[in-house]
Amino acid sequence: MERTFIAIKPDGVQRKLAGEIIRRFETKGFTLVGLKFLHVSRELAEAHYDVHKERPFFAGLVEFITSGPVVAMVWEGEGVVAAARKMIGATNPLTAEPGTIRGDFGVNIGRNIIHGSDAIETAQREIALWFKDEELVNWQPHSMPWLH
Ligand code: 3AN
Repeated sequence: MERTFIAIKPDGVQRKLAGEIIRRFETKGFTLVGLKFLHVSRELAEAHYDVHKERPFFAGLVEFITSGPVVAMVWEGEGVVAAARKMIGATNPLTAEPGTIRGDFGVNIGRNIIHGSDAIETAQREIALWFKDEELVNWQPHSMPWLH
């Protein structure tokens, strides 16, 4: 089953948007398979944003993602990588559509609340970077009889 990596950045945590964001992924129908709350090390931040290391905003990006706690998650479901990107909205919250997370809650490109993997291969790389295998939970909500 397809999986994606989602992180609520320090601004999203500071603004108490974690519950709202998790609710959106749950009610959409995706399944949470990994969750942790952590202060990101500089080493992890630099590895995560490695593709941007030549960009002028790289230093600021690393500074920001390490500035406060982050909610790191793995979500599972059919087409979850592309669907999550759609739910998150455009990189710049000012141009992100209303109804998307960035469109509804953000105004600043450098403080855009949430990260979501941009492709299946990126998701695999990011999940391996942020989570150990044993930190991911293999479960299927519809196979639990007491829910019905
Ligand atoms: P996305 O997060 O939508 O995939 P990317 O991968 O292009 O966007 O950029 C990664 C992160 O870098 C963004 N989430 C944003 O925080 C930051 N970023 C991108 N472009 C800029 C920019 N022009 N100025 C400041 N920060 C930026």
